[in-house]
Formats: sequence, structure tokens, C-alpha cells
Amino acid sequence: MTAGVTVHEAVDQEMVRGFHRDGFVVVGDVLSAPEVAAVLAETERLCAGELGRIAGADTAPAGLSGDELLRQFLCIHQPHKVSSLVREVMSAPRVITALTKIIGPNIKAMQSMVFIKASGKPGQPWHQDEFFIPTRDRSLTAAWIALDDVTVDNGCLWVLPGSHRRGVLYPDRVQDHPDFDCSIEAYDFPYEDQDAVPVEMPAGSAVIFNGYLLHRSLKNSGRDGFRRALVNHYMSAESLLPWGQVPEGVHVAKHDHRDVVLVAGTDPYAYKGLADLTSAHTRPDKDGGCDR
Ligand SMILES: O=C(O)CCC(=O)C(=O)O
Repeated sequence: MTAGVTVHEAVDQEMVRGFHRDGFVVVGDVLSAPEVAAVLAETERLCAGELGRIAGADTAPAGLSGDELLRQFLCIHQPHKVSSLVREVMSAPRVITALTKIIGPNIKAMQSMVFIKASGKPGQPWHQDEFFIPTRDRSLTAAWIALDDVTVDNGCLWVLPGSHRRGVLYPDRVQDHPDFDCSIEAYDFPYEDQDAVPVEMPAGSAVIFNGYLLHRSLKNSGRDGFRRALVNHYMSAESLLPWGQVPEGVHVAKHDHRDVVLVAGTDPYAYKGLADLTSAHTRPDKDGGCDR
């Protein structure tokens, strides 16, 4: 330990060093057991449509409840748009403490996703989150919070340690592997599947990872049960966010998606106001085919 540095500071420095070296870090106990139970109950309410419309959920058969209902959903995007609880969890103190050490004092969130992934449901192939959510300063960072104990068997996240460091976005292509959902996959990167490590964690823990880190998840091959996770995406509030539909007449480099939630510090662009641009929606499940 460096002289004049407290134990807490030394632990933080080690966490930040690990994040920059590997592209990810696991933080334990970001949610307590009762908090996890509350988010799981909220997930059921989301699926039942009790919190507001979830676009795409209308295809679930009526009258289902409990596990039968949950099995109809692979993932719900932007649940924070209808759930004040999910919005609150975006600011979970242990996540924000870690993020401020990694990103800086001013942080905004632009995306939430709740994965439900019942047994037999597919994972998501190799990808880098910055391919989908581009920031100008490469500050995109995910907090993937386990809501069940996540294991290789039930389809935990896998990461390629250090794959963020080159700062390259690899090419992506359509894939139709039976173990993956309809998402496109990154390819032609200098890593092998054997280099990947599984991120197994107890419920309530989070893996925080860099937007350039290659990661994927495999099918839930458990005999029953779910592999649920709440994933929130954050970035530095100083950076513009050229994400989503670019309004007519605005150059893409000046585009700034303002459907964001400030979770730490101050927003230098507060003068622009906020916008309501996204809404809660389901991710297509392969059972229904991929819409290509
Ligand atoms: O949880 C999963 O199965 C995939 C999540 C993921 O890759 C992501 O949040 O970027």
C-alpha cells in the first residue's frame, strides 16, 4: 500500500487498475437480498403489463401468471421508462461509487434492460456495446446486475479479458446459431473462444464492464429456472451521445440523444433539457423467428 493511502483508497485503486487492465470488474453486494426480491417482483409486474405498455408484449397469451408469464419474455429493454424502481436501481450506491472512480464525477445513464432468460432460452453472441451505443469519448460502461445466482449452466456472461484495450470496433454480421438470439455478432477479432472467462456471481453482485469489451452469453441450459439480470448503461455526462434517430438538419457529430438519467454529479448540457425518445419494449425471442 502506498504511504498516506487509506485501505479504502487502496482497494479502490486496485479495482480501477483491474478495470483498465481487464475491461471488467466484479462488485459484490450492490443489491441486498430484499432489493433483489423487489426487482424480481417488479419484473413480473413489467411482464404482466401492470406498469405501462411494453411494446411487443401484446403477443404473450392472456391469463398467464408467475413463471409461465416470465417464460414469454427473453428481455425487456428500457424498463426504467415505466418502472420507478428500476430507475432507482440505476443509481444503486455501490455501482455509482465504482462508476465515479472509473468514468469520472459526472455520469448519465441512457439504457436499462431486464433479461429474464428462462431455461432453454438463447444467449447473445460476441459483441461490443459501443457498437450499438456510440459515445464520443469511449466512456460507455455497463453494470450487469445478477438477479439470480448466475453460472455457466444457466447462461452467465462470458468476457474476453483485455479485449477493450485496442479501442477497435470489430466488424459485425448476421448469425443464426441456435444458441444465440437474433442479435448480430462481432467477428474477425484476434481472440479465441478459449480465451474467454465466465463471470459466475451470486445474485445481487454486478459486473461492470467497458463498452469496447467483447462479451457474450450462452444459452440457459439449466433444466428449469431463470437467469435474470438487470443491465444498465452509463457514460460520462461531458460527452454527447450520438445515438438513435438523428433529427433532420442536425449533423450526426452534433447529435445528442437527451433521453438520459443523470446518476452522479452535474450535467453540462442540462440547458438542452431532456427528451422522451425511447419506450419500454421486448427483445424478439427466437421462438417467434428473427425479423430480418
Ligand atoms: O445478459 C446477457 O445475456 C447478454 C447481455 C449483454 O451482452 C449486454 O448487456 O451487453
